[in-house]
Amino acid sequence: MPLSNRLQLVSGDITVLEVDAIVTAANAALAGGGGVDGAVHRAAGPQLLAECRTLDGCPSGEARITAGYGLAARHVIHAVGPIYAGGIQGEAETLAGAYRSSLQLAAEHAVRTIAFPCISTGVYGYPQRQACQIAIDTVVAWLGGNALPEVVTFCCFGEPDTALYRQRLIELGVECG
Ligand code: AR6
Repeated sequence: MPLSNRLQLVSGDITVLEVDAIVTAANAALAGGGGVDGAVHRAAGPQLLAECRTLDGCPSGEARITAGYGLAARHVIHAVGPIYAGGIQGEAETLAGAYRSSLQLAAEHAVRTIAFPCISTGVYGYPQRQACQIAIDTVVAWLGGNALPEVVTFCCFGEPDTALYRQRLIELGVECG
């Protein structure tokens, strides 16, 4: 499948997407929180937090997988991005790791369709343009070497992020839906 058929860009609430797995931007305790994680936990219901409590947390730069409970998605992948501290503490590599770890888990669980929010760009303060480039470049590199997931949706929350993603995809020559 050509790359342009394997990438999608949408704007809005990730919790309503009908994909095999949605990714949430979690904290290292996997304790739930605000932002996208709050929305995911609210939509999935209390069983999600109960399963998270069995996982013993997750270091930043990695991810963990659970069931999706009340969500349309079969799985939630809890990715822990870096807290941005000026870019001199390896944040770029940690952010890329959160995406790669999520994609690896997705492949291991036969996930064909997955949606990502803009990890670390809310409460964790990662500059949106840089985070967008890392997100897209990491996903594109993964898709180049792996058959699963088949389709990756970038789910931006609002027009500024959507515009950044659209621009980066055009720079890479990718036309996506
Ligand atoms: N659907 C898609 N994207 C969303 C949604 C939604 N429903 N709601 C917010 N976003 P953030 P972080 C976007 O702060 O920076 C939590 O408390 C939001 O606009 O959710 O990685 C966790 O538990 C932004 O672009 O995540 C951690 O403690 C993006 O999601 C901490 O925040 C990420 O913003 C993680 O911080």
